[in-house]
Amino acid sequence: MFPRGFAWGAATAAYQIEGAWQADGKGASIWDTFCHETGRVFGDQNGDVACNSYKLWDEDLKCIQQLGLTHYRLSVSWARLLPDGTTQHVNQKGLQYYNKVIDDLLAANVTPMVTLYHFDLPQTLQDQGGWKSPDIATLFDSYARFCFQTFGDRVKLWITINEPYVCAKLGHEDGIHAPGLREPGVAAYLVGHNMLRAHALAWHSYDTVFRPKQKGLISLALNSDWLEPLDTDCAEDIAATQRHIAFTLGWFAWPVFVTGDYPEVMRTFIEANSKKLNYTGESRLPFFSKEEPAILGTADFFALNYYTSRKVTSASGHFGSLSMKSDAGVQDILNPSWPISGVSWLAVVPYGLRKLLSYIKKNFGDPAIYITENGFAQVGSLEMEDVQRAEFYKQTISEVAKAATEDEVNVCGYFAWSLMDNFEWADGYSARFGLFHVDFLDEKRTRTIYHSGKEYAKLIQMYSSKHFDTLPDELSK
Ligand code: GBH
Repeated sequence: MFPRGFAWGAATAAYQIEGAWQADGKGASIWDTFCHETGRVFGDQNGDVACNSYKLWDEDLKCIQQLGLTHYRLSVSWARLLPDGTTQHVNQKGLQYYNKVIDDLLAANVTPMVTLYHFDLPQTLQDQGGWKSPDIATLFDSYARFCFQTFGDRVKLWITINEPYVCAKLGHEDGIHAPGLREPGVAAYLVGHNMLRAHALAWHSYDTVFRPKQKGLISLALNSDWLEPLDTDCAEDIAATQRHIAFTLGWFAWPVFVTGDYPEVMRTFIEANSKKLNYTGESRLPFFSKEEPAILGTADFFALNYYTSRKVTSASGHFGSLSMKSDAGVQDILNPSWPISGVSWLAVVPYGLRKLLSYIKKNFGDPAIYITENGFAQVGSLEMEDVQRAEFYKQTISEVAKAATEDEVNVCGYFAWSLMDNFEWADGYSARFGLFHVDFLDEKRTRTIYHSGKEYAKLIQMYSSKHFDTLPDELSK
């Protein structure tokens, strides 16, 4: 069972679905630039058209209704709304598009959850230093305020930034996401820092200026695998697991939910590695300024993107190169018994979500939790009878139900990734995460429900009919 009012949703992100990359005065984003360079993305594919949702929103809405969703999570393309990234110039057509999406959702009795930033920085801001520049925080805050002002009368659930970890590490350390920088051991920490500053400024703006009237909630979405020691009796593996969590989820959740600062072990290990390498620059992990608004407490709920799990062991003799991996000194591996989805990084581990939910309850102050993404990829084009994915959703959702009832985790909602097949970043269109199939060879980008979509709709129906108010009877005795 699930609590009354539990949110049943699906999620998408602007660059992955909208297309229309130059339509009606939209500015370019770093993903437009990145995809247009050769060798960046699988098959040199791009999001120029994607699902064409900018033109085909009506079709998306039909999909949402067919699933019986109570909630829909979308992101706003910063450069579609503000082509040069600043509020100096507003693209009215972009504004109309998001107004229509929001109005149509509400008219269909679907609650929107809006993400302000899902990887697609306006290119003009990248040209000024992007997330590495300290100025980005106030620029993001202005954009966020503009959105609260414009949409906040109707939008009550906000995500500032999606997966700062991915943006910082994959975009600035590994170079496999836009802007494609490879500056290991330095840039990611700086980017993560500025993302936290940006998030906090926007949270404070909402809290003081908009919340009194608009009465919504705002957080940031953090991705995390469930991590467990390879050898549960080995002290080194246990320590390595804690360190791995600190360098991934903890990097952002610790400052926001626990102390206002990074996990201590992150700083000590980074400093130790710097020393070892005779790295003489300033500390690679920046410090928060006391002059700026606090980071601690800047989340009204915990937004979790969960996909998979890993076993962790310590990397012996790991120090010695300038990289996050070397700083953390950990290795993570897949348990060979876990089934793999269509993408190699995604092993199917439903119980990991239940464990992670309990971990969050215990370590981050028993917050209200929305699972803002969870999903399964299929490779290959036309397998409409995707039984493995249907089974994945069934099992995962039943783990969430156990978390809600047996573990008393305050879980408020679940969003499947994704409503439909879309542009899967570096994997292009090769990985399909949708509940609806999209035909990318057809100009009309026809959406067709998968078997898993039908099953998800049934799960929503079944679970919505039997809910509990606070605790189920068995537990309140
Ligand atoms: C989410 O990230 C994103 O928010 C969403 O946009 C995306 O479509 C969805 O997941 C599915 O991927 O290639 O071995 O370096 C999820 C977290 C972290 C998962 C990075 C993939 C890359 C592993 N992602 N990870 S690897």
